[in-house]
Amino acid sequence: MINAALRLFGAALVTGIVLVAGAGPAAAHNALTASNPAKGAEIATGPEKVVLTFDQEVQAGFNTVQVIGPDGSSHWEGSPVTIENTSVVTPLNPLGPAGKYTIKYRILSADGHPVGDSFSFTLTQAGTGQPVTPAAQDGEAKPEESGKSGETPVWPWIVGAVVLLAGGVVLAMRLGRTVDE
Ligand SMILES: [Cu+2]
Repeated sequence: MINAALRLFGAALVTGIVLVAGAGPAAAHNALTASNPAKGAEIATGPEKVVLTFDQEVQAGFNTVQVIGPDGSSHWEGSPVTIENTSVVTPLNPLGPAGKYTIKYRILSADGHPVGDSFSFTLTQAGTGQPVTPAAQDGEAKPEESGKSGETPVWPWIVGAVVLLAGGVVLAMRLGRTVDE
């Protein structure tokens, strides 16, 4: 009975250690696979929405998409940012001056870590649109939280494993003494 319990405990301990050891960097982060407008595209009119498609699921939360005008500071994106399968969709207001527009995004990878990048497209014909005051998008209201982009610390796992190990040793010693008596 006691031996069986010990064996079971040992198995649980080994499983725990294996899990801790395996808790390294998670799967690769989301990569942009397609977009509309496409990277480097030359278009005469802007689409009604910007669609960013990734290779895997995007988590709801702190996802932001900005469209910056040729002057480098005007905003043309709308809100809200929504998720459709592996795509992040953002309304786009009618564009204005012809020139290079930059799409900047920051999205939550499937593993919960944020990734961001930017790319440009060119508007070949001036539109009638006016820049907008950037609206608070999904997650922009919590800059402190979205700033925590680091990896999950490993030390709580190590402390947990050590405590578990110490507990196992104490238990084994006690059980061993009981058996000896
Ligand atoms: Cu990650």
